[in-house]
Amino acid sequence: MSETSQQTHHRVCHLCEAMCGLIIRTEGSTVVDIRGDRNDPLSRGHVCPKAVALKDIHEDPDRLRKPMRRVRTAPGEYRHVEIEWPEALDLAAEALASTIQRHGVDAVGAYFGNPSVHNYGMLTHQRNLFRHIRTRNRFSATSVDQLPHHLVSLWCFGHMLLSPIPDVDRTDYFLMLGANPLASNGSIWTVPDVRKRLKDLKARGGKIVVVDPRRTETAALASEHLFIRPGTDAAFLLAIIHTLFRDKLVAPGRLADFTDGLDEVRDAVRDLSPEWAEPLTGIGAADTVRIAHELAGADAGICYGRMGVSTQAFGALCQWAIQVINVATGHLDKPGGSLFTRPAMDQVVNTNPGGFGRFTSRARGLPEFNYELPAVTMVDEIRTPGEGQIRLMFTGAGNPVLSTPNGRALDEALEEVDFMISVDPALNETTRHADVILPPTSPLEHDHYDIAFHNLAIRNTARYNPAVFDKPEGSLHDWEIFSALGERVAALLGLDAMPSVPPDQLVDAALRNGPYGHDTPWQLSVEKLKANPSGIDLGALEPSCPERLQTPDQRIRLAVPEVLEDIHRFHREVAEAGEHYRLIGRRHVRDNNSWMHNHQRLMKGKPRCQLLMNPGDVAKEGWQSGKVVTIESRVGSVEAELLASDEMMPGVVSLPHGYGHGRRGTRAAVASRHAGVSCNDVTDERYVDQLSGNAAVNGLPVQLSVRGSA
Ligand SMILES: Nc1nc2c(c(=O)[nH]1)N[C@H]1C(S)=C(S)[C@@H](COP(=O)(O)OP(=O)(O)OC[C@H]3O[C@@H](n4cnc5c(=O)[nH]c(N)nc54)[C@H](O)[C@@H]3O)O[C@H]1N2
Ligand SMILES: Nc1nc2c(c(=O)[nH]1)N[C@H]1C(S)=C(S)[C@@H](COP(=O)(O)OP(=O)(O)OC[C@H]3O[C@@H](n4cnc5c(=O)[nH]c(N)nc54)[C@H](O)[C@@H]3O)O[C@H]1N2
Ligand code: SF4
Ligand SMILES: [Mo]
Repeated sequence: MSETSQQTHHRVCHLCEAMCGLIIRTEGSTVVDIRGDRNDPLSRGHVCPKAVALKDIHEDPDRLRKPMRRVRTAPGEYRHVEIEWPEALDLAAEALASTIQRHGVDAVGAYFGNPSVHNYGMLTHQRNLFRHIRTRNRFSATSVDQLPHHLVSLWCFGHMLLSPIPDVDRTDYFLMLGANPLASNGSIWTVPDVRKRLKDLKARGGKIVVVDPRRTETAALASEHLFIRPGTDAAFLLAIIHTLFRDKLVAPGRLADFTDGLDEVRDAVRDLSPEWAEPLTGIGAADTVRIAHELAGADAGICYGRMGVSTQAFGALCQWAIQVINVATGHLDKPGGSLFTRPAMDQVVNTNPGGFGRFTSRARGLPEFNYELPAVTMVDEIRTPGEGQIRLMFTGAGNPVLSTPNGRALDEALEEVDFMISVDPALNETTRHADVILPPTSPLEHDHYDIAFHNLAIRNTARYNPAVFDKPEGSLHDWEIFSALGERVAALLGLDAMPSVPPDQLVDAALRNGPYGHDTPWQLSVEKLKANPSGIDLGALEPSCPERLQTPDQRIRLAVPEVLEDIHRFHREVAEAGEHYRLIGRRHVRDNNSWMHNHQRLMKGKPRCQLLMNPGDVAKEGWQSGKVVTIESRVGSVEAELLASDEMMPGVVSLPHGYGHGRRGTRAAVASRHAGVSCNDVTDERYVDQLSGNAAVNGLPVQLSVRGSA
């Protein structure tokens, strides 16, 4: 074969949770073409516009190819310069070891971002370093996102990763809250080609009801859309549960044999009628009653809520109420309802179930979950003096300066730590503070097996793909960086290093010993998946309870004392809600949190970082589209261009997150031209779901003003 001849590669897209199969054609070291893989049993050829950005990520001239060290050029002035790997790893390991020796392990703070779950080497090898650093100051994107889901799964089903997955292809009725899968491509619900699947549901006579303060792309496609006042979903959901009991619609069916707590739930919602909920939510009592009846009456139905009901002041209460509804209507663990997966690499069997509140944070007393503290208290833990204060900050695949509430305060606090290390391919708003940046290989330079998202997929499938390109000489994969740091830190502290087995070997062992492994007809292994590069279909989701439940008695537990108590907090706080505009976020199909704005192909088109506001509100304020509005909260303010939009519920405004680029010392030419402002310079680290500690980035009360207006 000549060097310029084209090659075809199979590769799964790891950018979002949808896991689309791709066919990538290359010529030499260039990507020629990226298309959907029609033979992928899950994605069936679907891709979104981000798939081609894999080429852009790979070729991005701003992507770091070598480690960077921050050097001081003048007082308060810094610059990053390239250094060699041995020097970079030594610097980082020495800083870690000496911090631990002088101040103890809790002096190391760590934040892991969303892509660390999408990059399997990060998942498998983080512990090669962090087994030596069992710090209490661990944080991750989980607590600005889906912590309430994990908590409810732990409480009710016995394992934080046992998530009920909407069986969209076989359902008749879909009640969806706080999710916009047409933009996000699904979350805690791996569902490539979701638009077609939702259309098919309607075409076969089914119904989709979307509850969202914005008439989103998904709401527009649905059979029905209801506006809801941000942060009040708990009232709507509790009123549905109330109606199910009042109208004798509670019918758990076979679930009754292994469910506890329905009586306590009935007592807790006795006074929470649809009429009570109406003035809180803005949803008419008659609609609530009708929806409760429709869902209960459906042969197969789903109640599902995502980001919008998780990252709000009552996230855990909402997620709990959603699962109570699925159980009470008998739609859990049933085809066409919500079911647990049976993945080839079974995280539920392979990982610990999780725990909650085993210790609390120093400064604010917030509970740990799965040995992580809520990200909303990271700055407190950097700034509060005393034992356990963070002196060295480590970030991996995260940009918390843009992605966590009150990002400005973190931006400043990161200058106050003694040392900072980032494992990241970007010099961005967060890593610009790092003393050492350790950049991994590009996604196309390493192999991939989706350890996390097969657990959340609408079908059981398995897919492994080797790297598209050879790893460049001298570069390191994420997992190799963790292993190398782990070895060095262990040596410096006089501990035993963990052997570094490549991730594909770990996956191979898990597959062989898993539910489709060597003692089954499937005989799954990495070799077998290599021979089937589009993936292997292991079948539709199937009922699996009570066996699949991980509670000690294999029973579903609905009467969670912490949650029942939280209903009182809801009463108190909702009564206090003043007359403010409420800020919510939004996602666009060509964005991916904060990190994919540096690719021209994804940034073309209309500007996206605008404040959407209901036209009636715009008129009432005497403003017009195009005005620059100041959005202000307790912690700060940003300015954004106003766009009147009847997608918005009156009283609610929407600004996307992940913008706020172009800051000094960053390296992202395209993103800097589309800088926008960071919504998280307004979101408040004190506005949280107090039950779980999760950030409430949605529903924050804000003041709006236009310069020069009264
Ligand atoms: N206001 C508001 N805030 C939000 C949200 C919201 O809806 N509204 N959403 C929240 C949610 S759901 C999430 S998940 C978080 C996301 O927040 P984070 O998890 O912090 O993610 P990003 O800000 O996208 O930063 C991702 C980083 O990972 C790096 N990266 C990408 N690929 C790799 C890789 O393979 N290896 C390594 N080492 N690094 C890599 C990128 O360069 C970038 O620096 O934001 C949350 N913040
Ligand atoms: N294109 C793209 N895809 C992505 C991402 C991305 O940034 N861009 N991020 C990925 C990540 S990390 C995640 S976690 C997922 C998230 O996936 P989704 O959960 O589908 O996230 P969103 O699209 O943000 O949808 C949240 C919805 O909640 C609504 N909402 C806000 N507040 C409330 C409220 O109080 N009540 C109700 N009922 N609704 C409310 C918002 O209007 C919005 O429509 O997407 C993933 N996929
Ligand atoms: S939907 Fe997600 S997985 Fe599929 S191509 Fe787009 S970014 Fe990749
Ligand atoms: Mo997320």
